Formats: sequence, C-alpha cells, structure tokens
Amino acid sequence: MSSELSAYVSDTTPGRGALRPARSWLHSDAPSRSLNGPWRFRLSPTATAAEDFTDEGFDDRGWDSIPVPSHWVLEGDGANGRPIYTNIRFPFPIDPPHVPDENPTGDYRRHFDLPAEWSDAERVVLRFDGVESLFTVWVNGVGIGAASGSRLAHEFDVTSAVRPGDNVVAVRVHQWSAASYVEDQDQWWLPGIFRDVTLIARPAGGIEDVWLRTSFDHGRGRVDAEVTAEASAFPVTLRIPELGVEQVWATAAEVAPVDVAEVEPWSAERPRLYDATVSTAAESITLRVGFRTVEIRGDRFLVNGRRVVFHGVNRHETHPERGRVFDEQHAREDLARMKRFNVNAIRTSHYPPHPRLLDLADELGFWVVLECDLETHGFDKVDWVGNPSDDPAWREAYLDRIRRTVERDKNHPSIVIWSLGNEAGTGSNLAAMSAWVHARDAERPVHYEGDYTGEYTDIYSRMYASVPETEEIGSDDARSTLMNCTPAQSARQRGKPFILCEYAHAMGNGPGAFDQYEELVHRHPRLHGGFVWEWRDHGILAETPDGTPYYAYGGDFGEVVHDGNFVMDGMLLSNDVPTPSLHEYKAVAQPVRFVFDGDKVAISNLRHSADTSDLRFRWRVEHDGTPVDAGDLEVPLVTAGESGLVPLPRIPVSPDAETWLTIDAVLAEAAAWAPEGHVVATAQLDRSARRPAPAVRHRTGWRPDAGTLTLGTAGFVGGSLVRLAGRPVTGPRLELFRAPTDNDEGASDGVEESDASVAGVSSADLWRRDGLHRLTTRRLSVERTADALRTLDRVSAADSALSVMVESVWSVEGDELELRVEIEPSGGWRTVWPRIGIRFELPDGTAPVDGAEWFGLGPHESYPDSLRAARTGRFSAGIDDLSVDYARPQETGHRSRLRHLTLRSGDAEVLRITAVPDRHGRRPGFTLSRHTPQQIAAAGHPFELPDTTTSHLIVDAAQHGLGSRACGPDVWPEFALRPEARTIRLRIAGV
Ligand code: IPT
Repeated sequence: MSSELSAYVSDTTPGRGALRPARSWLHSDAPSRSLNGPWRFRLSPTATAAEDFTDEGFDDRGWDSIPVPSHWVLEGDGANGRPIYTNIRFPFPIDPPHVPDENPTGDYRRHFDLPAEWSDAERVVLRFDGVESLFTVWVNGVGIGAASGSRLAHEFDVTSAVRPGDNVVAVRVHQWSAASYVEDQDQWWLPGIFRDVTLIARPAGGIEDVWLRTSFDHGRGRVDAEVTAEASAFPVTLRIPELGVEQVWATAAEVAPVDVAEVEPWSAERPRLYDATVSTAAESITLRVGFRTVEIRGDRFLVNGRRVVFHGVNRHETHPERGRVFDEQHAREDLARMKRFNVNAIRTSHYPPHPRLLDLADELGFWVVLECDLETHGFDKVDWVGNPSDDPAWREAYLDRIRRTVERDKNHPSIVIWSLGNEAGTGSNLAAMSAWVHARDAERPVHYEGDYTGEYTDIYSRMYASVPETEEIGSDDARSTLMNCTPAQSARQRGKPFILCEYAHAMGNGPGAFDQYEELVHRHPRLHGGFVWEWRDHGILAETPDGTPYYAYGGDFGEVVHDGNFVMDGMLLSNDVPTPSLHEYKAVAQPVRFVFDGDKVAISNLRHSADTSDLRFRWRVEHDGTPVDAGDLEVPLVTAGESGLVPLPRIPVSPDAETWLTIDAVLAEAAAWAPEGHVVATAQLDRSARRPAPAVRHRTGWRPDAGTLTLGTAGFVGGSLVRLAGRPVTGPRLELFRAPTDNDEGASDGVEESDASVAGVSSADLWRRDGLHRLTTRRLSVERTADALRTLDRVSAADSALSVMVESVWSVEGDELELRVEIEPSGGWRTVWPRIGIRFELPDGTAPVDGAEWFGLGPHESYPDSLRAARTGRFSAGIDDLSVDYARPQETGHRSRLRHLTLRSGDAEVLRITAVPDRHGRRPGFTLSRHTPQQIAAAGHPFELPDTTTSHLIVDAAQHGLGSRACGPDVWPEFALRPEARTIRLRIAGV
C-alpha cells in the first residue's frame, strides 16, 4: 500500500473538506434532492483498488447495483462479505491507528440531475447522514473531501464541482480505518453508506443554522433563538402561531429572547409541542418546539423544577434485515411499544441515531440521553495502553465527534443530557469534549460513565452496579467510598445526581431483580433510575441451508473472532416480540401504585408531572379466575407525586374458591402510542377465604409388590407409571436440571451478594460438573397397599457420591388420584440447584398433548426474582406459546404458583391436575414443553431443537432465580435455590 494511502486510512484526524461548523438537521423549504436509491457498486478486498472509478467517463455498466442506504454485507446474499459481531474486541490487530491491508472497500457511483433552477443557489451541499467507517467523495471527477465518524452527519460544499443537468458522484468507503478504533461499540460491524445521502441547494439569504433554546418557568415560556445567517439574510422572523408569536429581527444584533406569558410545558409524559417557523425572504425552517428547563440542583436532576426518574432503555439502531439502516415506521412502532411498556427514557447507545428518531422522541415523549459516537473498549485488553482518549493525536477527532453530535440535534426538547460516549477509558480528550459542550450548551448536563471520579462530568453514572452498591451510592454514609474513588472523590460524586446508564442485562431469560432497583429509587432521591441493557436483540435474519429462517448472532457468519450471542440481550426479540422481561419491566415501572389498606386502596401517582386525568380505573372480582363482578372505581384526580385514598367495591368472597380483586389503570382515551383501554398499571388483592389443604392420609400395611397395578386411571408396571387417564404416560422422574440461561452461564465477578456463587465459575458449569443433566436412578423398593403404591429411588450422577432420595406415593383419594413425592438431598451438595422438580413424559399416543389451561400465575413465564408481571388468574395457551423463542434456546416457560392445570389435546381435556400447597403453603410451578431441558441445552438456535412427538410436563417445587450474571450480579440470595427437602403433592382427576 502506498504510504499516502496508508496515511489516509490510519489518519486519526476526522478527515478534510467537510463543512464546519456542523449544523442542525433542519426541516427547510430550500430545495433538496434525495440521492437514496440504487447506486453502482464494486467491492474490493483492499483499499488499494484502482481509483479509476472516480473519473466522470468511467464505464460502470459492469458493476452491481446496491441500494443506498444499506450495508453491503447485508446485500448480495453473502457475495459482499458477511457481518461480524464482536462485543469489546477489535476484529483486527490492536495496532493503532493502523488497520490490516485486508480492508473491504466499497466503491459507489451514481448519476444525478441538477435542476436548472438550482443555478440560483448560493451553494450546493452534499450531505451524508451516515457512512461506516471512512469515505472519500468525488463529484464529476473532482475530489471533494473525506470524512470519518460513521454515525454522524457530514456536509460537503460541491458548488464548484456540479453543473446543471447530468452529474456523477463517486464515493469510496473503507470498512476499516483509524476511526474503527474509536467506534468499537458492542454491535455488528456493518460497513457502507447506511443513512441518507442528500443534495441540498442553499439559497442566498438562507438560514445556515438555527437553535431555538426554550425554557419553562411556572407557566411562562421563553424562546432564546440563535440564528446563523449572513447579515444580508435579515430580517429573520420567528413565528409560533399557536402562541401568537411573530417576532421580526431586522439584524443579527436584534435577535433577543422572546417571552411567552402562557405555555404548556413539554415533558416525556405530556409531550406538548408547538409548531414554529424561522424564516427569511429566501428560506423557511420548520421546527417543533417544546418548552422545558433542564437543571441540576444539588444531587437532583430536574426538568421544569421536578425530579426526573428515568425508566429507560438503551437503544441501538438495529433491524433484522436492514441492520442500522433506519426504518421510520419500524422505529415509530418500537417507540410506541416502549411507551406501552412504561419506558419513559432512551439512551442512544452508543452513537446518535438517525436524526428522525429525535423528532419521534419529541413527539411521543421520551427523556433522551443523546450519546456521541465514541467507544474504544478494545483497549481494555491491553490495560488501555494506546487508548485514543488521552492521546493528543486524537483530540481533534474527539472534538469533531461531539460537535457534530450536539450541533445536529441541539433543537430537540427530548434531549435532556449529552453523553460523550461509552467505554472509552478516560483522558484529556474526553475532558475537552465535555468542556466544549459546557461552553456550547450551558443548560444540558454532560454524562460519561467512564469518568468514575467525576472530574469533568455533571452526573454520577455507573453500569451494572449491584443492588447493595446502588443503595450505598444513594445513601449519605460519608464513610463509605465509591468504586475507584478516594473519600474526597466519593463526596464529589455523592453531590451529583446518579443514574445507572446500564443495568439489568436483559440477555436471554432474565434479568431478575428489576423491582429491587426500582424500590431504591423511591427511597433515595439522588438515584434517578436507569437504562436497562438493552431494548432489543440484534439478530440478523438468516436461513439455514434447508431454508429455515432464524436470527443469526455472533459466529453464524463464520467470523474468526466473535462474541456469540452476547448481541442478543434485549427485552424484545429480534422479531419484535416482547420477552417476559419486558412485561416484568412494565409492571415494575408502572407509574401508578396501589397500596391496599382494609377496605380502601391508596392510589399514588409516581409520574414526573402529569396528573391522572388520562386514566380510568377498572376493577373486577374473580373466583378461581372466573369473573363474578366488575365495575369502574371512582378515583379523584391525583396530581403527580400525590396519592388518594379510595374505598374498594364490595367484594363477594367465595367459600370454596379463591377470591381475587384486580384493579387496572387504563387509558381513558387513545394516545398516539396505545388505544383507549390500554392497561398502564395493575394491582391485585387476595380476599380468599382460608381453606386448609387436605391432610396426608397415612396408610399402613405396605407390602413389597413390583407387579402390574391399576390405581384409578393410573397403570403401573414394576412400580413405574405407564398409563394415565387412558394415555401412555411415564414419570415422575426427578428433574434438577434446567437448560442454562445466559445468566446461568455467566461467570462475572460482582457475586459478593450471593454466597451461592463461585467467583469466576458459572452456575451452569457447577451443574454440569455435578451431573444434574445426567441423573441416573436406582430403585430401592416398590410397595403397595390395597389402594396405594410407594416407590423409593436413589437418584445420582456418574462419578458423584451425592444423591437424592425420592419417595413417590400414589394413592386413591375419593374420586381422585394423589401423587405425593418427597425429595430429600443427601448431605454434601454445595451449589445452588436450577430446579427441584418432577418430569412426566406424555408421548403422542393417539393425539399429542398440545395445550394447557391453568389457574395460577400467568400469563407469562415467571421466576422467583421476576414475579411482578405475573398475576393470579385463569389462563390458557398452546404448547408452543408456553415457551419463549430465545435466540439461544434456554430455560423457558415456568409458570409459578399453580393451583389447577388442565392438559389438552386439541379441544379435548386430557388430564386435570390440582396442586396441593406444601406444609409451608408453597405451591409448585409447571412447565409444558415439546423438549426436555437436556434437549434445549444442546441447541444453539431454535432450529436445532429436534422434532419430537412427546410432550414433557415438569412440576417444580421450586426454581432458582434468574439474576443478571450474564453481565452483572448473580441471583439475590433470597431467590437462590439451595438443595433442600421438598414435597410435591398433586391431585389428578382423569377425564
Ligand atoms: C457494557 C457496554 O457498555 C455495552 O455496550 C454492552 O456491551 C454491555 O456491556 C453488555 O451487553 S460494558 C461491560 C464490560 C460491563
């Protein structure tokens, strides 16, 4: 490679030729033309391919066509290379600022017509909203400039290169460049021109840039305009028709704040926007302004004088077919979904999104932490030696990035915090970015998590802090020091508002403990909530050789270095299906709380500023899940931060069924993001009459007998069940294994809270070591009486002296069959167990068991540390809907606190089971699945699960919690399942 070329590819400065200063992404009536659409495309394996294509006359007819915007690795069925997923690691040698010669390089060409009228334009500007990672532009063979900063906008002045009529633009894009070292976010590497390309005619006398800073104070609003325009462009007029504002400024010197006597504030809850225009004779810009004031007072973060609690998510731009190419309709649906699940904030991890996303956030209502395109995480591996964040050679690139970030999006009321980037170590370049933001935008605070000691940022931020650690941050204990801080630094950090910029890693099944974090926010006002990692899985839609579609993750494209399914850690699956964790999140974050007190309920409004006028309160009473009464609750208006005490309706209590009252707060009218009647918050009250569980009937006269036997509808051979209710059924078999969740596979440190964890070793490894997935049985005895059968089994694994004794007693009790299983572990088990359950196999027989109807907790799966979304009721589901299609198959489907279960085959009832509580009143949970835990554990993707003809019913006396150890704390001790004796008692009625 020529030294000139290598100097270009490894240049640490942000390029040359792009217009500065950067400006807002504005809606203007100046003429523009989208250059999106098909371009000619040629891919070369290195950056050294001939530059012949930049000539106007170059014949590109032999080239392929590629859509712009797109990522070339997602086009052409693999012919253009493949996506690469790495989390922290660089997928190239750590050799900054150099990258390998193997550097896929895409050459793009297209013609465009410049309208004749554009000859009036003062300038013609070519804008790229996103190109990954380094690109050079030519117009009609004339070199225009080069830029890096993949998720940032770059504009070039092409006036002198264009002419009326036909023109040719050529762009060369390199996948790797020096910039790749500062764009090491945890996501797919997806090269190409992936955002819009636009040609813009800048009129003489136009508005270069405008910033309408707004504020709100007790009903009054102010617009403080910054107008960037030539002196000759004036007068400039600001109009906000709805507020009667029409302000004409004759000269730049006259531009002054405009006060508005009466406005409604903007908030994430009531995103009130006013249409505004800023115009000169030549150009008119349309904006939507929201009035709000952001400030930090002491350790409080306030908007419009009120504390904000972030119920936020980290949002990446990712789409299963388009990658980071923006799809406005999809993004809008996603944001509406966030609102429906009580998400009120977005951190744009870890780069500015498509600019339209901020318009949507303004409109639908979110508190936004807008993050710059910056991450250098791969330097972690070399103890941050060579990290660009503290290297003067990179200073300009860092400053360029933050300027482009803030300038592009500064007009949005939704943005309340600027973030410098993510996981880039620390250093003077970050401090310089922060200083620049403070000078440019004095209002909005600066966030950067890596500034642990708080030298240059305004907010104290951490990721994945455990619950005790978060509590310590919230408390005022001056003696305790914070992570990486001296006592003095701790005091400085405690003086600031705190956020968890990432927490509750939502990979696979999990996380647990949302509610524990939430509870802290209400006890310690310094804690302002946080942002779940993360909103959605980044799966890429792919096909197996036989045409089965699936969502690909790291390694599925043959990458040399990759991080597997760590990219599948969202609360939404790749196909937009909410996981149970999102339902859990919704329940935990609900902005209305109910506290029952005798015959009243206290209803608290936990919102930032909105009252409850948009809500209606419905109640219903159910007996064993069957509705018996319902109505509306009269609730007086509750203002934000207040609560009201409301009498409960009369509740008819059943003597022989459970009596539950449910209250739902629902939308009284349709919102932009949900229909009328959408449930915002729910609470339940148990008013059941006490009913003792039937006592165990002890029998005498047991005698050994291992022959065949029939008890009610159950048939046995050698003590083992072979038929039940007219179907082949086997079991119960002790099941201690669950297909490890991603959290079970996690070996992260941060385990000090749980004495059940072994630092550096995952629970799943301990389970496999102990052989929980390969238990064997030795039958010790089979005995019977006239109407009962008793077996005793010793269950243990190869190469292990540990065991579990399992006593199973089948007996006829009236017209029911009872199964009581006593499970007793030997001494010496030292780890947690995933579950204590019994498994039945239900082979196809004449018709498969393919559905369940139950009274218990539902409708979604639930686990001991994720129970808040589960409500007591009657539910039904087909067998496939009882499992979640996690990207990597793992434990799924557990329904807790079962009372009654009916198994179905099509429309027919197959078996009715009642779960009898144990002597502590605990009830088992159940899982109905087409696969055993062992089969699930062996599959890397859903399509690898075998076809089966057998259904499996597992009844668990207990399950281990979920935790979030895939990246964060292990299961909280209270929810960790330790080996212990348990009883499972079922009553079975044949049908
Ligand atoms: C943290 C990253 O900031 C985020 O981008 C993502 O990778 C997340 O982890 C895990 O999915 S960094 C981690 C070292 C705590």
